[in-house]
Amino acid sequence: MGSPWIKSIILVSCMFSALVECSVHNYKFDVVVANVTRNCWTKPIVTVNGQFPGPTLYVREDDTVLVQVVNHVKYNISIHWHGVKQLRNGWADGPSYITQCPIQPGQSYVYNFTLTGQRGTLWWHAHILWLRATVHGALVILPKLGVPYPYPTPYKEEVLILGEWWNSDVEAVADEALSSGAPPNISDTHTINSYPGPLSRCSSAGDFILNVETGKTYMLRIISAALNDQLFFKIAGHQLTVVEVDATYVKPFNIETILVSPGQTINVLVTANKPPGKFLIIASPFMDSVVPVDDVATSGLINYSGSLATSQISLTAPPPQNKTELFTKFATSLKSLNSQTYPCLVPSTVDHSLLFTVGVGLDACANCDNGVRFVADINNITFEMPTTALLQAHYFNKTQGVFSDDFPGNPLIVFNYTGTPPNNTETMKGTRLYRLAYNSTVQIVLQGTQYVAPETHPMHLHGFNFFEVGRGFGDYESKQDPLKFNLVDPVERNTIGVPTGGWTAIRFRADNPGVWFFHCHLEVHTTWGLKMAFVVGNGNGPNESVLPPPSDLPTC
Ligand SMILES: *[C@@H]1O[C@H](CO)[C@@H](O)[C@H](O)[C@H]1NC(C)=O
Ligand SMILES: *[C@@H]1O[C@H](CO)[C@@H](O)[C@H](O)[C@H]1NC(C)=O
Ligand SMILES: *[C@@H]1O[C@H](CO)[C@@H](O)[C@H](O)[C@H]1NC(C)=O
Ligand SMILES: *[C@@H]1O[C@H](CO)[C@@H](O)[C@H](O)[C@H]1NC(C)=O
Ligand SMILES: *[C@@H]1O[C@H](CO)[C@@H](O)[C@H](O)[C@H]1NC(C)=O
Ligand SMILES: *[C@@H]1O[C@H](CO)[C@@H](O)[C@H](O)[C@H]1NC(C)=O
Ligand SMILES: *[C@@H]1O[C@H](CO)[C@@H](O)[C@H](O)[C@H]1NC(C)=O
Ligand SMILES: *[C@@H]1O[C@H](CO)[C@@H](O)[C@H](O)[C@H]1NC(C)=O
Ligand SMILES: *[C@@H]1O[C@H](CO)[C@@H](O)[C@H](O)[C@H]1NC(C)=O
Ligand SMILES: *[C@@H]1O[C@H](CO)[C@@H](O)[C@H](O)[C@H]1NC(C)=O
Ligand SMILES: *[C@@H]1O[C@H](CO)[C@@H](O)[C@H](O)[C@H]1NC(C)=O
Ligand SMILES: *[C@@H]1O[C@H](CO)[C@@H](O)[C@H](O)[C@H]1NC(C)=O
Ligand SMILES: [Cu+2]
Repeated sequence: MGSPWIKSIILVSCMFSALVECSVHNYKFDVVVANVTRNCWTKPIVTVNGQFPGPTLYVREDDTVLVQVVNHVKYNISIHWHGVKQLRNGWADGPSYITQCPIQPGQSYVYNFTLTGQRGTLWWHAHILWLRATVHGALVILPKLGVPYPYPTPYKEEVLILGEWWNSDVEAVADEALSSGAPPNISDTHTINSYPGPLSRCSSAGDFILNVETGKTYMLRIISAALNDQLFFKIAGHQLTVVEVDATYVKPFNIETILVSPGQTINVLVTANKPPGKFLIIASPFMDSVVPVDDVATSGLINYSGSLATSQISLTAPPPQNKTELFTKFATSLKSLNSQTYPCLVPSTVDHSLLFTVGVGLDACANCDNGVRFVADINNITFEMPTTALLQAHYFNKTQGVFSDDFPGNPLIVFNYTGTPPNNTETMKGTRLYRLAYNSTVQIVLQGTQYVAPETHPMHLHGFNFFEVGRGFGDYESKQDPLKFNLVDPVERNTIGVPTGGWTAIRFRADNPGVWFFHCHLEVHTTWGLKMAFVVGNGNGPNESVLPPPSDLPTC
């Protein structure tokens, strides 16, 4: 590779997303407003490069990715690489005011990160305001060249992004909710790759149609970019073989219906083993509580070669919206592959044993429509966003007045979390973090509460994967429940659904120094304050310390 000419050819070719074979990938994301037509509406939305969904990035394990993001819109922006561990490199993580100040209108920033030891389906999305509704796309990390999948190589792969569409402006929806104190308007439809699908009255040329050949196996890389809704996903007449979640391999299993929460990714294999025809793909909401939800299912099609243009579609009904058993069945079927090549490295001991209640409360609010404002909390703390980035404050030892590290590891008031709610539904406010020493081990029991109503919360941790060692309904019992923990092959994820009126227990090793956001991936709950952050100290020497910040890091 001595010739500079060859080098420059490779660099140029790396700028095209379809070309995988280079170890450094350069992309440019122009954040622009574009008019798009969906769901019978044409409206201006914020996009990357005018595309909706945004471009898919195809890379390989251990590759380096450089994305220059240029902000041409009126909003501040930042991009999160969801599920990328960003070892020692929080500067490229992306949540605004947590790891970076936003990229302001007219400015740009280069996200520079390496996919060390990671392969699978991840995605990227805006991490400020509600912009991720339209600013998102897939990040497909193939295994290293020559390394096979630990399951039969599919004949073809497709990215399938589930989303939510509002006919009105999404930022107006969020603003309206914040000023009234009431929940935001629900979306108008769900979408697959941004289209409502062939069963909707707005069916169009972009609908998701997977043309298949009899006998072949296909892999769907399913991503949920939905803002506030968790979605069931199934295909008429076809089993799904789940092989990977959140870019970690699982023991393959067959199931009819999966649940995809905002933030999660799931790879499934589908074998075209039916007589030629058309088969409905359907994604429909899951809600086993009283919270209003957009009940419009979205659809796609599997279309066999040899099926007639006129042939009927084999339909399948969406599951009942409140079918908790389907969620439980899917969640409890997931086990790490735990092979020699891909071992399950769940911590067997715990340095920090934490219990975090997660839920929604109500605060008094004189200026709000009903005299109250919806808030959300972890351990009764509604997180207040700082006005400068936490990671910078930490790195430069300027934390005073920005954050404190006294986040309570356990609820300050113990009550029956899933029983009669306390009379007082108010929460505390604060920018409080929880401090972890480098390489310490952490267990968090995420306990759903019902101050207002119980609900499932897909909790997402930045900077790490974690292992889900247990889950259950009701209040977590610290004596009995740990006896049932799976410490052999628990599933490894970055986003986990806490069941309605129940709990999940997760474990991780804090081997990534920096400041790492932990929040509900329902945008409405994040907005209401269901979020906090961990500050993980440096270990020994530069290899265990946060990297220096890049020179173009945005300032506040
Ligand atoms: C979108 O369409 C509207 C109405 O036709 C037009 O005024 C506006 O300039 C267009 N915006 C963009 C970014 O193309
Ligand atoms: C990306 O980061 C690497 C490692 O920190 C550094 O060596 C390289 O110069 C950076 N590249 C750019 C274009 O900033
Ligand atoms: C929210 O829904 C209400 C009732 O349908 C409607 O009046 C209002 O305009 C909507 N708000 C936005 C921002 O679309
Ligand atoms: C389905 O496949 C058939 C046969 O290959 C083709 O004629 C038809 O156009 C396809 N239908 C759609 C909706 O793509
Ligand atoms: C689920 O919803 C159906 C229809 O609304 C209702 O009849 C049923 O009681 C609900 N089941 C549970 C467990 O809430
Ligand atoms: C912050 O404080 C630590 C420990 O006191 C020190 O090692 C480090 O150099 C300081 N960082 C900066 C940027 O001043
Ligand atoms: C909490 O409340 C639930 C629902 O009312 C009840 O089933 C449970 O026994 C209560 N738990 C305790 C420890 O009191
Ligand atoms: C809550 O309110 C009810 C009814 O007003 C009252 O009976 C009960 O004692 C209160 N509970 C607490 C813990 O204050
Ligand atoms: C939450 O904090 C508020 C405000 O300090 C307090 O009034 C309330 O009792 C607390 N509730 C719980 C369950 O800790
Ligand atoms: C972290 O702790 C584990 C268990 O004590 C140990 O095996 C490992 O070497 C440590 N890693 C680092 C980087 O210190
Ligand atoms: C740090 O990591 C690099 C690359 O893995 C290695 O070459 C170097 O020896 C390490 N330095 C220390 C002090 O461990
Ligand atoms: C963008 O971010 C900067 C820095 O935090 C802030 O001062 C400014 O008000 C923000 N602009 C908008 C349009 O929100
Ligand atoms: Cu939530």
